[in-house]
Amino acid sequence: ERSTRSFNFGAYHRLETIYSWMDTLVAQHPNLVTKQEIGKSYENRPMYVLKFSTGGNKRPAIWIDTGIHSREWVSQATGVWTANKIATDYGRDSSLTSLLNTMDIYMLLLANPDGYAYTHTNDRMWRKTRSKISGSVCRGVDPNRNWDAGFGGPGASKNPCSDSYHGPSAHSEIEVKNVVNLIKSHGNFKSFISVHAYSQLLMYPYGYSCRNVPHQPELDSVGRAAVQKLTSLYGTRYKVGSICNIIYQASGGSIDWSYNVGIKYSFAFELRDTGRYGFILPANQIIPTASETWLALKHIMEYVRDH
Ligand code: ING
Ligand code: ZN
Repeated sequence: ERSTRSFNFGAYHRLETIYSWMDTLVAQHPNLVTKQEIGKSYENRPMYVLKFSTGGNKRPAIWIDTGIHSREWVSQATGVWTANKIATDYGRDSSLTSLLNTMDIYMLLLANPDGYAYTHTNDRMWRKTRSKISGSVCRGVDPNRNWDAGFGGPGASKNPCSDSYHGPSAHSEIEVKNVVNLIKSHGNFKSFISVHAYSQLLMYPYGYSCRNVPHQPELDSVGRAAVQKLTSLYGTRYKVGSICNIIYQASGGSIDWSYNVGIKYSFAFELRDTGRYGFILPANQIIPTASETWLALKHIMEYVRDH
């Protein structure tokens, strides 16, 4: 109780601090929030998802991951703020409450725990996992080029020293495999949202191809409405489009995989800013970023609930 009251959501925290804060959140909201270990990272750190549920068995669910790229610190920080927001607004915000009365929300706040630890201890700009690559002096795979969706195609590198190295095979990274296993064994996810930074974009599939997905018009209109709500708070401008059309061609990305396994409402955010500070976004922008992003997330979740 005390430690969550005093937890500073407007600061960047180390992995251990976030992990112990999760226990506080669970302790404060035992009827809503549980913590599940989905497996270990390459360096043997546990990977935890927070599950927000009011009951039932494998209810239709929403997936949100933050921090798949370790240097994008505002992503993980937004995840922490959002998890706290969901827990504290349940029972107060009628829309969120009705959502949680029929659906579950799963949040993976540190999708790349080894990389996140490394950004604190060694290299603030580290993006990838920390796995060893046989035959190379370089380490790490881009965990957003490692999914089984156009794996190894354009917009990914075969060079282990590249920041967009796709890895030796699809799902070679245990951090990716752990998520794949959870999503597949659950089998009832309706939405998959992955949160990156930076560029102020809301994107939908595909990254591996520039052709439109079958649900492009619907995803585009959901995305536009979500961004309209985001912008309404502080005027922050976002663009909406497919990954390939709005940022660049990128194969092996998580939301292409989730879309192709049947999770229609697959989106990726690129949070603030547009490059002034880039990955080193000042901590005083965490709460504003998370607050505006929440309006977009809520719009997507409400749409999914109602469709
Ligand atoms: N951008 C993303 C990247 O992985 C992206 C863009 C998102 C590509 C979703 C594919 C799928 O390159 C950042 N900043 O990491
Ligand atoms: Zn990223």
